[in-house]
Amino acid sequence: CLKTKKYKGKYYASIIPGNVKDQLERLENMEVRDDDTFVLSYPKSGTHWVFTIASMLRTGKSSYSGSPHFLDYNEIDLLDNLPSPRLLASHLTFDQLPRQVREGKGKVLLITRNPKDVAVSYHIFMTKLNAPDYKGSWEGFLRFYSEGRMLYGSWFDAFFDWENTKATYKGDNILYLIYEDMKQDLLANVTKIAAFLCETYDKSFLEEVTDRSTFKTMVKTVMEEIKPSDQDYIHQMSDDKKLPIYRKGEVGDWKNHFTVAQNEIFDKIYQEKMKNTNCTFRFE
Ligand code: PPS
Repeated sequence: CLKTKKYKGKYYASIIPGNVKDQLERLENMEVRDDDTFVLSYPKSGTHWVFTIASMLRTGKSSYSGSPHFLDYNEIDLLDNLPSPRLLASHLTFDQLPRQVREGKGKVLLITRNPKDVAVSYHIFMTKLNAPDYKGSWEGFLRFYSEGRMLYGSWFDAFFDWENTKATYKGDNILYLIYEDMKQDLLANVTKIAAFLCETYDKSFLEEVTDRSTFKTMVKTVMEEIKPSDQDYIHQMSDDKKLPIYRKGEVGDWKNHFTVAQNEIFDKIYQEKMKNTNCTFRFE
C-alpha cells in the first residue's frame, strides 16, 4: 500500500525521477570522476553510517555532513553539478551503477547487514516515515519481506548480487563491508576505509573519526550539526520529528520483534536460500 514504481518485477521508490527505466539508462551513461565515492547497500544496512565515515575521511574534517545524495532519487544534472569529491549513495545493485564505475572508475563501499535486523529497521522506518499511504503491520511486513516484495526487492537477491560481485568482478575499486564487523571493531573498519580511499591520516585522526561515528555520538550530535536544509528534509521525512535513520544501531534488536514462530519460519527460509554460500552473518 506504499506508492512505488515497478520495473522488471522489482519495486522502486516513487521519488525516482521519471520512470525507472529512463533513470537507470541515464545512470548507466553518467560521467564518473576518479575521485567519486559510491556507498552501495540494501536499505537499512548502514548506508548513512558508512557515508558519514567516508565523508569525514574524504574531507579530512571530523564534522557531519547530513544525508548523502542518492543516485537513484536525483536528476543527473544535479549530480553532474555537485562539487568534487562527490560522495554518492545508492540502493541499486552493482550492475545498475554507471558503466564507468563497473569499468573501474571511482570507488565503491558496499555494505551488507544481517537480514533480521534489516527487517526490523526497515519496518520501523516505514511506519515512522511521513508516508500516509503506508500502514503495514509487522507480521504482514515480515511476510512481504521474506517473499522479496519490498522496495529494492529481496534482501536475498541483494545479498547474492553482493556475493556474485565479490566472486566475479575483477576491478579493485570495491571495498566490501559488513555492518556487524563494523560494530565489533569500528576503528579497524575506519582504518580499512581510509586505506581504500587512499587517504593517509595519523592514528589520532582515525580515532577521532571513529569516536565521531559511534552510534551514541552520532545520534546525539548529528541533528545539532547538520545544515538546516538537511534538518528540514529529515523533519519532512518523519512523523514524530525524530530522525528515523538513526534508531538503535544494534546487532540483535530483531529478538525484540520476531516472535518464536516468525523466527523459525525466517530461519528455514534463510537456511534454504543461503545453503550454497559460505557467508555467515552474526545475528547477535
Ligand atoms: S537507509 O534509510 O536505507 O539509507 O538507512 P541506512 O542508513 O542504510 O541504515 C539505517 C540503520 O543504520 C543504523 N546506523 C548505525 N548503526 C551503528 N552505528 C552507527 N553510527 C549508525 N548510524 C546509523 C541506524 O540506526 C539504522 O538501524 P536501526 O537498526 O534501525 O537502528
